[in-house]
Amino acid sequence: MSERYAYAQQQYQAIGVDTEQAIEKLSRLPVSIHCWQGDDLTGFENRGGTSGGILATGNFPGRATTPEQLMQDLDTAFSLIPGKKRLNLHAVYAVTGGKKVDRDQLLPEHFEAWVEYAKARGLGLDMNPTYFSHEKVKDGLTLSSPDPEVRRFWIDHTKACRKIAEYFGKELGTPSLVDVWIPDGLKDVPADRMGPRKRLKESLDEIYAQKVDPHCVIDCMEAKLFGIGVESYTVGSHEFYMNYAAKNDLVYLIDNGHFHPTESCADKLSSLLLFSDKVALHLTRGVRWDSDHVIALDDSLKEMCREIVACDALDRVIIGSDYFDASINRVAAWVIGARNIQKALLYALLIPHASLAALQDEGRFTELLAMQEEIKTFPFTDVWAEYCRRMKVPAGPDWMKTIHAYTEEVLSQR
Ligand code: RNT
Ligand code: ZN
Repeated sequence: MSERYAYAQQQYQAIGVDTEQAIEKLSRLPVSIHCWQGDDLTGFENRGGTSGGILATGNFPGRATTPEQLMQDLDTAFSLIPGKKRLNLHAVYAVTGGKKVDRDQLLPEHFEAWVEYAKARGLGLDMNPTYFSHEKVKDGLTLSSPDPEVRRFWIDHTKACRKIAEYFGKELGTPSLVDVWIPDGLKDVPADRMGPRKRLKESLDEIYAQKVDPHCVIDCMEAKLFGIGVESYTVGSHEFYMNYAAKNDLVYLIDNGHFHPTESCADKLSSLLLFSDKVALHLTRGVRWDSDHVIALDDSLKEMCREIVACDALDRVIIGSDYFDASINRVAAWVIGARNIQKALLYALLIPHASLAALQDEGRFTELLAMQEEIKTFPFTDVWAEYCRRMKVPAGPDWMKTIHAYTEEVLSQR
């Protein structure tokens, strides 16, 4: 234990915060790291760029193009990220040994390589059906398409993914989160808003009628405001999924890039937690739009994490990351974003929530604001450094040395 940590511990103790407890809680809290930062959401289907109103911009050299490369890059990133990790996969990361397997035909065996990878590292796996970058996306629609054949394909794809997630859950002993996010929407003013939403509802009803082991799968759905090329109407809107999830006892997922920029996603958590057992998160950073920049340690991230802790919901909020920047070193991008999530969580765990809430209830608003502001300059960095030391990762910018070496030895040889 460093002298600086001992001093920080005392400072926090004086305001009723136990730093040891904070470190302990954080070290047990899983964060699901998305695999798709590693290759700009390309996957292994040998296709072109992404569609569906999402895109990674930039062309930084060294992108992983095989499962082995992606796994190697992930290992490097994971070695620099403290805390408990899960890995979040997308269906297009199936490992089919060069065989073309369409998405409605995917089987657990196509993810065996990932299960082995996860087992060897003690990771849980999460799953996302991939509803974009495919010829069966017709006029920008999937599960809400007026064409029954198109709907059939995507329903079957989702069912296949839920079976794969069930296999993850069984093999790894921890439930797999299946996130339904579809790109469905319209560029221009719709004539019919109800039709596509009604079809989406029917598709979901059929999907969730398929029984999978609830100990192995957690189903969630992710809403959105708009996408590039789909500005006027999004079928799977916030109201649609919030209601669908509540009514069917499923989990709602908040992606903080999917709302009006001035809307606080942190503010949504308490409301959702009062009505459902669990809430899932995609942490990202939107700059002017849902641009999926690398997560920064900014006020919105801090507020989101503060809210999770203040609501005493560490075991009810399922935390994951979701961003893709191809303009900088992709391995470093993973590390930067994931370390920032860890930092924001630790920061939140070092706030004396109960005593601040008491000040609020007692109407002592001057003291409340004074305390909230004082806490901001408490010796957080010394606790962070101690946490990193115990997790055996560099505390400061030294981790970039590993990135430089890895770039020279591995990425630049690709
Ligand atoms: C898109 C959603 C969705 C995707 C991933 C790749 O706006 O955020 O979660 O980013 O499925
Ligand atoms: Zn998302």
